[in-house]
Amino acid sequence: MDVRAAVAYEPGKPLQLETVQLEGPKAGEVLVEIKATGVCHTDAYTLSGKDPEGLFPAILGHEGAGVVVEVGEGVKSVKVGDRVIPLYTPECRQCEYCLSRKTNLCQAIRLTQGKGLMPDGTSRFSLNSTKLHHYMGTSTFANYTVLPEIAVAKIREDAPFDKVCYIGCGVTTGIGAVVYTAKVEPGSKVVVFGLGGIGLNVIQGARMVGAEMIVGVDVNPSKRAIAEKFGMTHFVNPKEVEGDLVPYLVELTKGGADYSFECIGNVNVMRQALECCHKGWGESIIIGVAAAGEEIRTRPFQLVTGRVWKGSAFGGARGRTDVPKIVDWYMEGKINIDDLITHTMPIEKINDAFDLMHKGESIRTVLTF
Ligand code: NAD
Ligand code: AHE
Ligand code: ZN
Repeated sequence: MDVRAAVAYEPGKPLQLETVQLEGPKAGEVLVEIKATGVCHTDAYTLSGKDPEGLFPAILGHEGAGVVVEVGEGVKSVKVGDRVIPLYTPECRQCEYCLSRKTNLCQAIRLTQGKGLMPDGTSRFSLNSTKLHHYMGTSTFANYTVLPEIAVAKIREDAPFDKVCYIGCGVTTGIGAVVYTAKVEPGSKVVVFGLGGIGLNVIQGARMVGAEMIVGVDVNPSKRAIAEKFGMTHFVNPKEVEGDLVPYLVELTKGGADYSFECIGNVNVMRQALECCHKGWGESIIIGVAAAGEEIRTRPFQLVTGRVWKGSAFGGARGRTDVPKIVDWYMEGKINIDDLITHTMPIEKINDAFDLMHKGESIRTVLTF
């Protein structure tokens, strides 16, 4: 079938809107009509050419919502007409990882996902007989995409696509890192580095679980007002701090953070995030994605003296189980998504969405089809 898609032909170049061809779902797969998709910093990272798994030409996008329009043989958990959110972290409930209960990193299709292919090793997108790569197993910058059944979360019928698409990455990543990865307790002191589409969700997650002090750190002072609205109690602009940031934060939190979250992808900030944690128990969660070749450093003494360094992918959420619950939280007014979606525009303006992100003028842009 013909599909409207934004194609990434080359690293660092604007996306181009094209009519491309898509082959329908095979056994165990579904065809989803994407109604809306967010633009996450990870899309920009891959487009920049720094992602070692970044392949071109490709159809990027991993923060979508849509409707199942066709199901392949043997599909049981969803049917035509169901509203779904595509999952770049699937949940097969059968692999060693899913069965371990220790991680959300289902590995059932990870190898082909990283090669820009469907689980059978083929690409279903093409343009004039040239194969286009899938991206993160989702490719939501297209108005139709094929997904394995294990990579869709069925959500309620009344969920608005242009809002809940953000749960496909940013909302779940931020809130999930607090709730599922760190398991922040009420009364905790939390420091969040980077107040973008992810960091602000960490802030609302921290408020939701009853953190007492929520410090936001960002070099862009325009993030302060929105972060306060979402629960930040103290704002720190590193550019305005005299001397080292780490002792400043340790002093501010009276001994260090119980939990810190790095939501930027900067390895120097990752070190600061670890070292501002409380001696003996502080945990630092890395969410930001740093480019190939980048490495984190600290004195091992920081860990010997009880600080813990952890990472979190998709907020530690098990997509098919947890995403429908997060959609319910939104529909019940427990979390705020609307105020984080600063821009909504048609897919034709996709390059404007990337520009707004790079200029720090948007939190999330949602593109509609
Ligand atoms: P964003 O561009 O919306 O936000 C980044 C924020 O960091 C901005 O507010 C910016 O001003 C701030 N910042 C930049 N440099 C800084 C510095 N040195 N000190 C303090 N603040 C600084 O990006 P986003 O969409 O929120 O994504 C954030 C990161 O999270 C990216 O690296 C993205 O790839 C990653 N990410 C990871 C996961 C995961 O599952 N682990 C999921 C989604 C996104
Ligand atoms: N290909 C990238 C991987 C980047 C990365 O860490 N991705 C996160 C999701 S970011 C969503 O915005 C993730 O889920 N990681 C776990 C995984 O299996 O990829 C690189 O840098 O190599
Ligand atoms: Zn993302």
